[in-house]
Amino acid sequence: MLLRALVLALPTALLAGCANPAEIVPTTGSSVLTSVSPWSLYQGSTSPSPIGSASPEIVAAGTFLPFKAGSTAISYDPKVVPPGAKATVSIAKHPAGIEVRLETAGLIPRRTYGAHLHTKPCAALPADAGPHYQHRKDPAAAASPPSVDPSYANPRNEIWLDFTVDGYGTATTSAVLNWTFPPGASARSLILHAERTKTAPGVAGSAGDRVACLTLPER
Ligand SMILES: [Cu+2]
Repeated sequence: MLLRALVLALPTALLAGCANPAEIVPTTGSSVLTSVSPWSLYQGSTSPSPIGSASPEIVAAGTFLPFKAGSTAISYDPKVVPPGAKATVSIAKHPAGIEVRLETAGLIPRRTYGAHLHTKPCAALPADAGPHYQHRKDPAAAASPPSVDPSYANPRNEIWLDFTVDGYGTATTSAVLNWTFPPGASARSLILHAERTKTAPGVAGSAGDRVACLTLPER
C-alpha cells in the first residue's frame, strides 16, 4: 500500500514543479522501502547500511589464536575456528537501546555458528567467560546455571549473534536490543559456539561447545 501511495504521489509532485527527481523521493518512504535493519528506522536514515548510518563504536577486535597468558582472542577448537580468524564487535546507540554488530572473517565457509555475549572476560578455559549476559536475570539460574528458560534465555533479553559464514569465510550479523548496559556492568566477552542457538524450554540458549572467545572491555 505504501509503495502504491508513493507511485501515485510522484506525478503530483512533478506537476507541482519539483524539477529534480532526486528531491521528490520522500525520505521516510525511501527508508522503509530500502531498509535492511530496524536500525535505519530508528535513524530515519535513507542509507541501506546500518553500520554506515549509525556511527557505531568498535568495542573490540581480535584475531583468534590458541590460548596463551594475556590472550584476548582465543580459539579453543582450531578445526572449527581456524587460528587467524578475526572478529570485530561494535555497538551503536539508538534512542531505545543498542545495536550490537559482529563481523567475522577467516571462518569455515558455509558453516553456521552460534554466538552470544557473555558476562566475563575470556581466559584459559571456555567456561571462564561465564553465562550469557542477561538484561533481566533469570532467578532460577542463580541456583542452577545455566539459564535455559525461554522467558529469560531469548534474543530480546540476551545478545544472540548466530550467523552462517559465506563462501569467502566472512559473515556479518547484528542484534537490536531495546535496552542498554548499565554503566560498569556490560557484557565482557563474545563467545562463538559450535552450533546454532536452541530455543526450546530446558535447552534455550545452548549452542554446543564454546569454540572461540573475544574479550570485550568494561564499559
Ligand atoms: Cu554463549
